[in-house]
Amino acid sequence: MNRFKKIISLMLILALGIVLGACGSGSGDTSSKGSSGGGDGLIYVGFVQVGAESDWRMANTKSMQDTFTEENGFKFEMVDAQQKTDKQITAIRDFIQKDVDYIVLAPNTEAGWDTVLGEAKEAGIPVIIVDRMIQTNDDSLFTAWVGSNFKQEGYDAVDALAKALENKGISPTEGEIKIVTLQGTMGSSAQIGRTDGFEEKMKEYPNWKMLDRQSGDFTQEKGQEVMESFLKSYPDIDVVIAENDNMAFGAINAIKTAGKTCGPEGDITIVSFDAVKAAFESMIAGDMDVSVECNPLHGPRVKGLIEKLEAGEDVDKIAYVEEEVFYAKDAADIIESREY
Ligand code: GZL
Repeated sequence: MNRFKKIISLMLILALGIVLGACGSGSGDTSSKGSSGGGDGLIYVGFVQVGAESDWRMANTKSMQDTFTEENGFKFEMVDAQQKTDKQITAIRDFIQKDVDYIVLAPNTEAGWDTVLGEAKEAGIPVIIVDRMIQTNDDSLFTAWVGSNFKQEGYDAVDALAKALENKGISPTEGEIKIVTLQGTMGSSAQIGRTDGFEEKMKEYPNWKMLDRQSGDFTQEKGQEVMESFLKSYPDIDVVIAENDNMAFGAINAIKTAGKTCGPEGDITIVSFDAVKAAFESMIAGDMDVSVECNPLHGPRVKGLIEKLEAGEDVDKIAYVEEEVFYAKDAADIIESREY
């Protein structure tokens, strides 16, 4: 929209606002536009999901679907963007056209959101971001973010590897420890934080050597493919860092197919992220050594934010979820308590 048109439309909006204001409605800001929900009194939530690439993502989707039900007072629509950022941008524009009450975005990658989130802001639709983060200099473009501290997860993985090595009688400080990393979707905050956090803290172990890093795009299939190439290039890998459980499952398949062993009794130590139920099963089966938790149950957290916004209350801009680290030796005692 060109500058002149923008001024005219802003004047019209202002005039309309004054008229509507006289009728005592609307707050003007984007923290909440009051439920329109298509006139049925429901709060209309448009959720822009990354895809269906992993067990973690399916658990995240289920948490949102189980929370934003009609009996809970919501009209809920979700778009699966198949791990394509441009599909997410299109989905946001569709939700703006539909005039949803809230847009919830799980961004695939960090870059490129200012324009479309500016359009949502102009339309007066609050945006809540979950899971991964966006890169922006204008934090007025989103109302709140809830997710994980990915760099901390990377730090935790260094401590987890040291402990997993000790659990199998290997000193983490003696002898060269050769590591390969299966990275997540490049440019996603989960990949950036986990890669950077591990790289930064592994300096505490000068005997640890990162042989290679390559993206498996958070999928089991790609993770297996990359691990097969690593095994051909590096005959003496000691550790695999998989930036999610599904890539770890792929790596384990590749290791076994190559006639090698992994896990607490095996030659190759497997350190993973997410700690989904299948990771506990893998640890119990003796294939995986440790998984750094990344909690996907964002549905109730986002519902709490929306309820506060609807009540005109302030919400925290940034909220990190609590997470733990789980080791193979404890997996059997814990698996029944896991929600995802
Ligand atoms: C992390 C999330 C990542 C998971 C993967 O919060 O964005 O995306 O670690 C998922 O399993 O694909």
